[in-house]
Amino acid sequence: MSKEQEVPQPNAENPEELSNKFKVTEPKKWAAGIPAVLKAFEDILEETGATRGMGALLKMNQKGGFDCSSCAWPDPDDDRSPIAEYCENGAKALAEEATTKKLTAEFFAQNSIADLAKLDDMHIGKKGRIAQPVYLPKGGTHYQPVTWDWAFKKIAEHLNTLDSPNEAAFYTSGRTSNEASFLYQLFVREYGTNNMPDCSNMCHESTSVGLAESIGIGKGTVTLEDIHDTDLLIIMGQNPGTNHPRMLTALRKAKEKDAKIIAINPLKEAGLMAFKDPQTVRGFVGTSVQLADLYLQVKINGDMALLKAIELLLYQAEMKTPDEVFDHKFIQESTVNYEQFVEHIQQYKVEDLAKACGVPVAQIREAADMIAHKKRIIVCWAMGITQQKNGVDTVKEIVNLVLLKGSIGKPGSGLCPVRGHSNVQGNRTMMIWDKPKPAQLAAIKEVYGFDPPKEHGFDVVESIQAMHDGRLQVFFAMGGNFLSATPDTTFTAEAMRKTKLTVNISTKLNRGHLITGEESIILPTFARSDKDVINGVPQIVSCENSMGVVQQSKGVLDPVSDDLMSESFIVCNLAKAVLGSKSVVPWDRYMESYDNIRDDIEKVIPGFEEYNKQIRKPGGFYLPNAPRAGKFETPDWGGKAAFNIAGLPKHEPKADEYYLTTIRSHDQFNTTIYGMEDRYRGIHNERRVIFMNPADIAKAGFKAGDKVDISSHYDGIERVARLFIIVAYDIPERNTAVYYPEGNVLIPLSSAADKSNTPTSKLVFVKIRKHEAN
Ligand SMILES: Nc1nc2c(c(=O)[nH]1)N[C@H]1C(S)=C(S)[C@@H](COP(=O)(O)OP(=O)(O)OC[C@H]3O[C@@H](n4cnc5c(=O)[nH]c(N)nc54)[C@H](O)[C@@H]3O)O[C@H]1N2
Ligand SMILES: Nc1nc2c(c(=O)[nH]1)N[C@H]1C(S)=C(S)[C@@H](COP(=O)(O)OP(=O)(O)OC[C@H]3O[C@@H](n4cnc5c(=O)[nH]c(N)nc54)[C@H](O)[C@@H]3O)O[C@H]1N2
Ligand code: SF4
Ligand SMILES: [Mo]
Repeated sequence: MSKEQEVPQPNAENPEELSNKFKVTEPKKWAAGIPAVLKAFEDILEETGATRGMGALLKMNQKGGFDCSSCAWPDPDDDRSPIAEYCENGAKALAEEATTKKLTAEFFAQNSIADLAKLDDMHIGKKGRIAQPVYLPKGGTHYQPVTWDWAFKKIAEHLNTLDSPNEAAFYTSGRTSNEASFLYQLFVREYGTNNMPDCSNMCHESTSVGLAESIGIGKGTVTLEDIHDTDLLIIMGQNPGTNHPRMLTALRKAKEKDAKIIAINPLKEAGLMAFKDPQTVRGFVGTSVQLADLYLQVKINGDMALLKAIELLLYQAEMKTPDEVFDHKFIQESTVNYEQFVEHIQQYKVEDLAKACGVPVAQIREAADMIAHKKRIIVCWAMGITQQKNGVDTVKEIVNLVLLKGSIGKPGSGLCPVRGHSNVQGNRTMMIWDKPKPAQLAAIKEVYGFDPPKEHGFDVVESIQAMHDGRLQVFFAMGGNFLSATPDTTFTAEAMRKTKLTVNISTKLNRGHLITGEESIILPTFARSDKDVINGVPQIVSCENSMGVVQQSKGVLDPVSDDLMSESFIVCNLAKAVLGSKSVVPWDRYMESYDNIRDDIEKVIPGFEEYNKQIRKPGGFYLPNAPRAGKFETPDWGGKAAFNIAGLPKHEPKADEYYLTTIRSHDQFNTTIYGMEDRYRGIHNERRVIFMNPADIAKAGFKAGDKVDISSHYDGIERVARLFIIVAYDIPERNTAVYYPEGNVLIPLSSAADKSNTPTSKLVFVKIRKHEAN
């Protein structure tokens, strides 16, 4: 059965609409430098004008300013540059939200949703900020303005007439502040469900599950200082030059203190090879710092085999020179399952593992030699590891390596999952979770007096399935772009259309607002950089970065419209409309000052003692982290960290199938497309490209520049992503890559990671054929 897309795919499907300016240039061998600075300023000036945009840029990531909403990389604890604690992509994110363009009632009257859906993602986003609440009636073709009161009543009517609260799902994307997240989950639980899918489900869920099971906390264990002070960094499945640009500054500092770096990635990413610091004189004169000392170009999902090969070589070295490679004191005192692990690892042969991961034995040996005699080791990872069928086991294999070396809970050592959205880690701390722990629910009951539901709710994949088979009637989203971020776009679109009501709290328009339930509402809100003032008092909110530091953020820009409402206010008003006098939560008090919200967070969530005082300390405060202090709170393992025993993934692609991974370009934030330039990879003016190995291109009888269709074949369905241009690239044979979200149509809903249920966005098998016009 062939299943063609009835959903307009992100970016054109029609050959004539592929850019005739498409150009491929030599991929870059270093990142940042002057082009990054120029690009940052260009975008800011274009969208906002000099005073508004440049003024705001100077406040980004400053103590007392606002937190960059783009990624979760931490700010330095001290020693911040007075003018420049941002990067090119932080500036682009600001330009995108600080734009002065806005979508008025007139705009919605002139543009039907069908017309808007024909635009590509970039042009939908570039229309401007949503300026007032809008509503799409059943059978309607255009969104129309409504009042806030009307919108809250409408949503309440729907929620209060469902057969069960479990027929509604409440999604969260990772930008929402701690304060708004806490209120949101409180409302959802008082309403009566744990259906709280979130972007984490698609992102670092494999990390959260893997780390919680092996070290007792689902978070990383290092601080920024640890990165500066380490001897060896291993960076796996992450492209920091694009997705966490200021990490490069930290890497440079580490290199200046003689740290070594091993990069593990199928693609040669510029930001892992070398760095020119745009904020130092040296950067301006163009000297670059080499980053990776060893670059292991692993096959897609070859990481498990590679880690095992390294561990096996380390074990053999340890056998030759006992006590020199492994930290037996630590292993003995603080871990379990070491004997089983050692027995397990010996069943492999280095040569077989090398073949499985595609890295030559000599290079794996080099890696093992670099690791063998170092004690202060940090492993960083991101989506290349987590968005895999065996993502949880690979995360645990990373833990195995660190445990063998005793490189955890000591300065310069540890585990460093690098998070995506700026407050995705904080959202979880605030209990945005479909699987809340009994102790967390008990704390809510104790403080508020109502009984929160205990039954686990739907995650992202389960929500889509439930919408599709009619178990969910209302889909409510706190930010994000659920349609385009999730896998299996066609199926997800069908699922969304089957609901009775979709609601999106949002700053800007995106494709997810155009594929709706029978009725749809968009509620416009402040962005992180917008001023949020209550009764004349400017409010602060707080976010937790990737290293567990909670910091305040205060918007500096005048909002583009008087008709926006903060996410916290939206939740309070909605809760009042839905729950009325039944509610036992003091929603009105929370709308007097955000300090009142923080006072109650402090009562419910551990680690937030004196929240209002601590959040006002310059630089914020660290949340407790037991492994950082050498303790493991693992009830299953008697307070020790656990070695995990897991085999290699088994893949059985057909002879004509390729491994396909989906990646971010340098010119996007997730589903928000800033522009068409993937500068470091040398791709210009087009996103519908597929990166292929030159030998594969020749073998298949193609040539670079050919137009192809890509298909995947799972569950008896052919899913097709049409019209991509072949780019010859330095990527392992049989491995290919396309951009996200263009590739999402190819990922079946059924392909999700074991235990974390994260869609396998970093590996599906595909066929590639000459493009046929529709
Ligand atoms: N500018 C910008 N910043 C962002 C984002 C953005 O879109 N734009 N998104 C934010 C979010 S939510 C997140 S989660 C992070 C994402 O940050 P990253 O995880 O860095 O982003 P990706 O581009 O998804 O993929 C990471 C890398 O994994 C590699 N890879 C693919 N498959 C494999 C594999 O099997 N093994 C290994 N070892 N590597 C593999 C790819 O080549 C790529 O270099 O960035 C955050 N920051
Ligand atoms: N194939 C593939 N799919 C993936 C991935 C991949 O690597 N490959 N990555 C996955 C990952 S890691 C993630 S995190 C998800 C991301 O999934 P989402 O978080 O759902 O997607 P985003 O694109 O980050 O959401 C952008 C939208 O958020 C809204 N927005 C922006 N700022 C604000 C704000 O301050 N408040 C509110 N209320 N709304 C705001 C705007 O409408 C904007 O269009 O995608 C996942 N999907
Ligand atoms: S590294 Fe991330 S948080 Fe920092 S300025 Fe750049 S995009 Fe923003
Ligand atoms: Mo993410």
